[in-house]
Amino acid sequence: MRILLITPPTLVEGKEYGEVFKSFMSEPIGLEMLAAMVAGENEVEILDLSCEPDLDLHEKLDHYKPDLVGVTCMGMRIVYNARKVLKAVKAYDNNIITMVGGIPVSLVPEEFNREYIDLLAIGEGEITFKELVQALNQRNGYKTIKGLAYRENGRLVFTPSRPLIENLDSLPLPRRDLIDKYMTFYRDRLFQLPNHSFYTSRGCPYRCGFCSVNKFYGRAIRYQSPERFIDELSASNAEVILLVDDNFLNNPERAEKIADMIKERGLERKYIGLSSRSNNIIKAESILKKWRGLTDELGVCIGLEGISDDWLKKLKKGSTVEMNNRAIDILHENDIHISGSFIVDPDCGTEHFDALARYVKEKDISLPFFYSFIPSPDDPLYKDRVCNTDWRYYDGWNIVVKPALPIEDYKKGLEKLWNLTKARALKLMMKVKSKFDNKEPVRAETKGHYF
Ligand code: B12
Ligand code: SF4
Repeated sequence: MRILLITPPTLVEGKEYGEVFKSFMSEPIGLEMLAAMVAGENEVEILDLSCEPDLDLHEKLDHYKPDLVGVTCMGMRIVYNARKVLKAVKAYDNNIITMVGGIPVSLVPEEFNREYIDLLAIGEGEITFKELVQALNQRNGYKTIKGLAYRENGRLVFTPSRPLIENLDSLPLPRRDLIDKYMTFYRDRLFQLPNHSFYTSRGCPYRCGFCSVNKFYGRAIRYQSPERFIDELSASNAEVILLVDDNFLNNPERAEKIADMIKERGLERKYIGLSSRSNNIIKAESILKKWRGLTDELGVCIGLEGISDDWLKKLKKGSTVEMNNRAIDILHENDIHISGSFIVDPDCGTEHFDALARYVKEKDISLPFFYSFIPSPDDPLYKDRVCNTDWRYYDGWNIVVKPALPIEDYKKGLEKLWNLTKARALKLMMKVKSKFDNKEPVRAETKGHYF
C-alpha cells in the first residue's frame, strides 16, 4: 500500500500574527511514528506543507499515487487547514482513503465529520494505524479496529476506544529519514541550527483546566526507559535537541539517569531545550547542574501562567507564585535560560499588562510568551464569554473570550507584551551568538517573527 502522511500548512491564511509560526517549525514526530509502524511492505512518504506551502498537491498525488492519505492536525487553529488538504485529496481521487488524527480530532471529532474524510483516529495512533493498514492490505474490514471513527449515513460511528500503549519502549524509532529533506526548515528560533524533537514520555498527571494533554492521554504519565531514549538520541546528529515532553522533569531520578548516560556516551549537544512545571524544577534542583553540563546552552520552558495565586487557582494550575519564583531562582543559579509562558486574564485591567512586563524584567525571563485565554472543550472557565468560534483564531494571540476591558485595549496590552518578547529574544540571541559560530545562511522562511 502507498501511504502519504501530511502536515497541513501551519500558516492560517490572512491571519494576524500568522508570521510567528514561521519561526516555530519542527518535525512531525507523530507522523514519523506512524510511518515506522507500517514499515516493510508499504511505501510511505511524509509531506510537510508548513515547509512547502506552495506545493502543487495535485501534481504530488499524480506522481506518488497514494492509496491512503493521513493528515495530522496538531492544534485547533489548523482544523480548517487540515480539512482543506483532505478535501483536495478526495476531490482529486475519490478512491484514496482519507484519514485524520491528532489531539483536536479526539477532542472535537464532529469538526471532522465531513464527506471527504473516511476515517478519524481517536487517541494514540500507532497501533490503530498499524492494524488499519494491515486490514486494508488484506482487504479486511476495519470496523472492529479500536480507536477509529467512520461516517455512516452522515453520522460518526466510533469503534471501541483504543487503550493507551503500556510500554513505550515497544514502539520503533521514528522514521527521521523521511524528514531529512526538511532539516533546513526545522531550525530553532534562536540559533537557527537544525533540531530534532524527542517525546520521551507521554501524558501529564496534573489537571490544569485549559490544557488538552490531560484530556487526550488521561492523567497517567508513561515513560520511555533512559536506554530507549539514548538509542534514539544516538541515531540523531542534530546539534539542537528539544525534549518536547509536557513535563520532562516529572521523574527526577529518570532525568538524572538520562543525563548520566548522555555524558557517558558523549552525546552532548550545542543546545538542549526541555519543558517542566515549576514544582518539578524545585524537585529536580540537584540534577540541573548535570543537565547544564551537557550543553553550551540549556533552555527550560515553564508554564508560569500568571503572577497571582488567585489566577493560578482559577486555571487549576496546581502551583503558586512562590513556587514559580523559586523555580526561576533555581534556573538562574544554574545559568539556564528561561522561556516562560503566561495566560493573560480576560478580566484584567490595563495595569495588569504593566505588572506582567515588570515581573518578566525583574525575574529576567529571557523568552516570555503571553497568550490570550482559550477555553478547553471540557472546562467551564469563561465558556459563557466566548466571542469567536472560528478555530483559526484559537492560537493564543487572537482573542476568543470577551475581555472585561474594551477589546482594542486588551489587544493593545497584549501587543505591548509581545514587543517585550521580541526585545528580550533579541537580547538573548545577542548573548548566545558568540557561542554558536553558525556559518550556515539563515533561510528567509525560518527567520520568523522575532528577529
Ligand atoms: C512539539 C509541540 C509543538 C511544536 C510543533 C511540533 C510539530 N511540528 O508537530 C511547536 C513548538 C512548533 C508547537 C507549536 C504550537 N503548539 Co504545540 N505542542 C507540541 C507538543 C508538546 C508535542 C507534540 C508532539 O510531537 N507529540 C508527539 C506525537 C507522537 O503525538 P501527536 O502529534 O499527537 O500524534 C499522535 C496522535 O495524536 C495520533 N495522530 C496524530 N496525527 C495523526 C494522523 C493520523 C493519520 C493518525 C492515524 C494518527 C494521528 O497518532 C500519533 C501517535 O500516537 C504538544 C503536546 C502533546 N503532548 O502532544 C503541544 C500542543 C499540540 N501544542 C499546542 C499549541 C496550543 C500550540 C500552539 C498553538 C502554541 C502557540 N500559541 O503558539 C502552536 C501552534 C502550532 C501549529 N501547528 O498550529 C497544544 C494544542 C492544543 C489544542 N487543543 O489546540 C498542545 C496539545 C499543548 C497543550 N498543552 O495544550 N507545538
Ligand atoms: S502541567 Fe502542563 S502538560 Fe500538565 S496538565 Fe498542566 S499545562 Fe498540561
